[in-house]
Amino acid sequence: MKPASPLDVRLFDDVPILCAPFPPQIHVEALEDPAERNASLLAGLLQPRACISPKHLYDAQGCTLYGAICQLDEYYPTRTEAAIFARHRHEIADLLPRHCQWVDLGCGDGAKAFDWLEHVAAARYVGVDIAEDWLRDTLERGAKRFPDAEFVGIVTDFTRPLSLAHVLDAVDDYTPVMFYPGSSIGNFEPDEALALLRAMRRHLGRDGRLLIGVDAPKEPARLEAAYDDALGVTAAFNRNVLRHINRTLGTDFEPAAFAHRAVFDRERSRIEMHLVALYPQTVTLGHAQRRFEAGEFIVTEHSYKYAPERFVELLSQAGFGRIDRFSDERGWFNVFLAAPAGALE
Ligand code: AVJ
Repeated sequence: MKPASPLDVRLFDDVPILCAPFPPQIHVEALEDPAERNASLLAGLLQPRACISPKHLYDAQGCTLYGAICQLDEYYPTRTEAAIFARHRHEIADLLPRHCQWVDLGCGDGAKAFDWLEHVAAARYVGVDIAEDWLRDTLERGAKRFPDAEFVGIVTDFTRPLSLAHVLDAVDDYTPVMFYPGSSIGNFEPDEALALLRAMRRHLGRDGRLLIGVDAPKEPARLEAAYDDALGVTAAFNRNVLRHINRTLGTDFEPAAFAHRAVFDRERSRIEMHLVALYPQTVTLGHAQRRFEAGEFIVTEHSYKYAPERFVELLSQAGFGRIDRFSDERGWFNVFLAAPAGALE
């Protein structure tokens, strides 16, 4: 008789621990209609001051390049935030509800969130991202690593009104923790950021919490280097948006005809990423054409930097009460843990 192989054990033994992980559910939410998406892209490109929404930076290539950016010497936010999380892990975890549902906003590969799950004994992980393929992959990896938690994914885009209640309320005994790391909030104009924070606040009920990472203003040279690195990875990330829209919109941008530029606008406290035309050129945009003179540019991203007082003010305006702040020694980056107003007073 041949000895049982590990496969036999898996197939014939009914020990539940050997069962496949809970199959992750993915809800596809309010995905922008492609016609609408293309129309707004086109409208942005035809404006006197041409712009492309930063959400278009994250196609498969863009996600890979962004992953590389996070490892650059010059790009301090990811590393600084990770150090703050690691240093204050237990202190923060003690302030969070147990058996929560961990709502990972813009989850990407989920790595930042997965480091929290065991510390908070999360009962459910809700990954929210615009990139559906990545989301599936993230949920599958998470479900393997945390077999006791339920894994759910929502494909949506934060430029639309955030409405996750039908998913979060499906289990009314899990308190939500909204996790929005990486200073992604900085991509929104301040009034949009306020609206998004308000929407998050509405999802929290009384006991939910928001854990959010926010980059701070600092010397322009440091900021500009973080967005214009010596290896040219951020330049590639920026130019890649032209390849992406050539494919999806059928335009004929020549990525090499545009230079990457990152400038810090002190007054508005934001980094602006530009693609600057190196020479005069005409680009075909569907049925329209757009001329770019040498030096004319497309704005591809704003990344706002908030002083801690300013962000606390924004959180208060959004309906948060008690706010704990965690930072690094240099005060380069801040993590805020915010409770709905009235919850703890
Ligand atoms: C993903 C929006 C947080 O603004 O720092 C990195 C994107 N752009 N380098 C940021 C980005 C250029 C990043 N966020």
